Amino acid sequence: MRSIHLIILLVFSISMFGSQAIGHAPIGVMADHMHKKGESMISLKASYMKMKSNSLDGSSISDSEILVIDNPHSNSPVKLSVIPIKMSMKMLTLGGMYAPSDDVTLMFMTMFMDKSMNLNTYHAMTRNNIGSFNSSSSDLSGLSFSALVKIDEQDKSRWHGEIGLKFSVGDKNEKGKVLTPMNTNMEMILPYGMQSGDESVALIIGFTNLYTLSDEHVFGNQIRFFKNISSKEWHYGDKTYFDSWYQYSFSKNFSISSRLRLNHQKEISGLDPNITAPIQTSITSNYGGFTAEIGLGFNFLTKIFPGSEDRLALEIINSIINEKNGLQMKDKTNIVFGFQKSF
Ligand SMILES: [Cu+2]
Repeated sequence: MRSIHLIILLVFSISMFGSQAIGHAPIGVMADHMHKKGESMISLKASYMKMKSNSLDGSSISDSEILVIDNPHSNSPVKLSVIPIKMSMKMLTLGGMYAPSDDVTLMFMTMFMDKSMNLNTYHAMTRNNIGSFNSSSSDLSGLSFSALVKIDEQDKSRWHGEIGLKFSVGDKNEKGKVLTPMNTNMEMILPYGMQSGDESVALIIGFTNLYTLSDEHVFGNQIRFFKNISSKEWHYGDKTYFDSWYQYSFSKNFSISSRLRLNHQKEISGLDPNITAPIQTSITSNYGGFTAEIGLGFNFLTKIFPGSEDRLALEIINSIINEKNGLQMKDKTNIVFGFQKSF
């Protein structure tokens, strides 16, 4: 009898939360929720990320200090001579979810990436600033397929796992015009970080726990691993994300959230012998590292289109720790906007 009560309570609380603003995690978290049997969802997510100024092994470094670092690719120029000033990344993610049963939700995502970087070039001999230029790339960057599987469901605590594959399909040979330290313009393959993808396949493994303290308070924790399983000449390093968030529900239609994300990524494996510009981003050890960020956001349910309520969400994320490997740009802010609709 007791178990029947528990089941009724459980079904009630799940169906209740499903159509509440607090029913989904902050928008920057992926694969956070499952659906009920037969339910599907489409989602659109747009994010804008900014990076600015540089750090060496986690400490700020000035442009004049970068200009005395050896160029590992060749002796002309002897030192690094092109310095990134700022970078922006725009990402558009189109996603779909479908639950063939209450225990399994399938998830599909398509990512479009647009990158833009401003750089200064310094003369090989005089070391004077000879001008700035812009590099950009834009492409369909990745596809991912995952299954979310229910692991355990108690009165207040729910666990699910994720297993999936991410295909990096973006071009890794994109070219751009570069102002060289000899004061000439040259078309060359853009450094690793400016490419839209690495043509690799990664295995995704994730675990999510949601703890519902009461109708108003939800705590979430999630860990996700991206492990490379297939690549060409080079690939970005394996990644681990850990997210911990708290959500407060003001009403059925509105909730706010705070979130801490820890990121760890290994440096690039392999190399492209054609990427040789005298700039930090063409050196594979200047990738990956540890970063942390804090996000504040809200989820909002409203009626825009016919059918179930439309879900709008926003998150503003600020970098708090930049312990990146070697010489890299620092993360600044990231804004994520999302729209979701269930059927
Ligand atoms: Cu969904």
